[in-house]
Amino acid sequence: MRSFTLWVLVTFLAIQVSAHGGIWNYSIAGNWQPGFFPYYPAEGQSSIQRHWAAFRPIKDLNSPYLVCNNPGTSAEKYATIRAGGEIKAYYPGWPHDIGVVIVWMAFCGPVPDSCFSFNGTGNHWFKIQQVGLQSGTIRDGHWALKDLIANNYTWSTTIPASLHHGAYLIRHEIIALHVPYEPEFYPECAHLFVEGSGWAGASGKYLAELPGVWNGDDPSLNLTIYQEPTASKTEWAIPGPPVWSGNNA
Ligand SMILES: *[C@@H]1O[C@H](CO)[C@@H](O)[C@H](O)[C@H]1NC(C)=O
Ligand SMILES: *[C@@H]1O[C@H](CO)[C@@H](O)[C@H](O)[C@H]1NC(C)=O
Ligand SMILES: *[C@@H]1O[C@H](CO)[C@@H](O)[C@H](O)[C@H]1NC(C)=O
Ligand SMILES: *[C@@H]1O[C@H](CO)[C@@H](O)[C@H](O)[C@H]1NC(C)=O
Ligand SMILES: [Cu+2]
Repeated sequence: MRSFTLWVLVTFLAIQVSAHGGIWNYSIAGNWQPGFFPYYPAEGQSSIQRHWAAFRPIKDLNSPYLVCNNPGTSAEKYATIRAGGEIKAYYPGWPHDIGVVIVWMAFCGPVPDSCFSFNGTGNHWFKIQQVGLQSGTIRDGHWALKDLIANNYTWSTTIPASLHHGAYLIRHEIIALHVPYEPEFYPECAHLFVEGSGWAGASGKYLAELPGVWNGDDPSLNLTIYQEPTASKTEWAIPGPPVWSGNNA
């Protein structure tokens, strides 16, 4: 019954909001689990994903919803993952192929349930992965989102092996660039407890504030891919801090 209801709902949504999407499921070390499903009531759901209301993008760069979507309230659970382990995120039917994928983390605290009381707003965020324009032109080159779609709507990320154990938010962010001068942000957060013997944490230039890290006049964000001189450029600078790859060098 429930799966039939979901099928009807998804068919309906596919018609209504076919232009958008988000993360439905996570895989931790090879095991898939549900995320929070936005079109069901929150009551009765229990997942590692922070709550979100709709497939729609966030467009206001100063919105508190830029942090972990709308409303971005706490998950009910966390997933344990080893530093160096792999997390996959599943975006069924993701429609846009021009844009970047950035994966961020934020330290919530030392104990496994620290993220339940962690807001996320502020200067807590470090990138662990980013993929933008890999080859070709801005207009029709090989963007990260083409890989996401080609790989069965799945995005894979490795937690840095040296990361200090503790509770973290992981934040997947797609920035889709197909609408002229209106970048679309699709943030999704989940609660992790990272285990291992690592000692390292991001600091200094690797940390960024959310909201606040994105600027509306950044030429990498405020652009039209359809017109020159932008369309045929073969470089696109990924905005924000450098990726933290396991040390603060
Ligand atoms: C994936 O997420 C959907 C929506 O939350 C859920 O119905 C489904 O059971 C999940 N699948 C797995 C394998 O976790
Ligand atoms: C976090 O705190 C900010 C500022 O007080 C607030 O606007 C926002 O709604 C809070 N976010 C969550 C997820 O509670
Ligand atoms: C795509 O990935 C999802 C989630 O792991 C899985 O349920 C589905 O069977 C996969 N589809 C194909 C064609 O591999
Ligand atoms: C984005 O670019 C357009 C066209 O150049 C310009 O009119 C607009 O003011 C810019 N927006 C911001 C927020 O800088
Ligand atoms: Cu969309």
